[in-house]
Amino acid sequence: MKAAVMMGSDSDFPILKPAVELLKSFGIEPVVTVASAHRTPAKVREFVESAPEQGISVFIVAAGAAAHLAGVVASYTTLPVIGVPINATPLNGMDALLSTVQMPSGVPVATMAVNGAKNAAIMAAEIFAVADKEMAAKLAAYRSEQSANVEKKAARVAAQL
Ligand code: RP5
Repeated sequence: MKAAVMMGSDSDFPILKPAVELLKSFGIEPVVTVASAHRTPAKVREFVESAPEQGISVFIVAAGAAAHLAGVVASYTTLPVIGVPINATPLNGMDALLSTVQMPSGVPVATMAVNGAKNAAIMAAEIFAVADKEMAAKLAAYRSEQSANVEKKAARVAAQL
């Protein structure tokens, strides 16, 4: 099971790193690359077109500013593309959010929150889980752990009352 993790610049990587770790914890192999829709368009096309032969089934694509990377990736593949708008300019990610989410009808990008890279990893796991019971069980365990953590937070607050 492999997921591509593409980003427009190495400056995006600090936001993507927790998602890469989360993919690994689900047993999904991340295939990580930096490629830019504007600065290296040929590399983007080459990478996306070679993805099926690399065993990649889903793309997580992050970019900031005029963030066209996820949309361009989606234009070259019918595999699912999960977009992560990055907060990289004085517009605080609003530029990247709109550039990523406002795709024309017919070429979807499943867009996460600004800097929402961890949700992109979870969404990728959910896509794999449709046909993989083990992955579904891992996601259920992740949810339970998350719920247990909320109860710990509730107890911490209660202890301060
Ligand atoms: C985008 O421009 C990248 O995805 C990054 O978020 C932003 C800034 O890139 P650098 O100037 O840091 O390379 O293309």
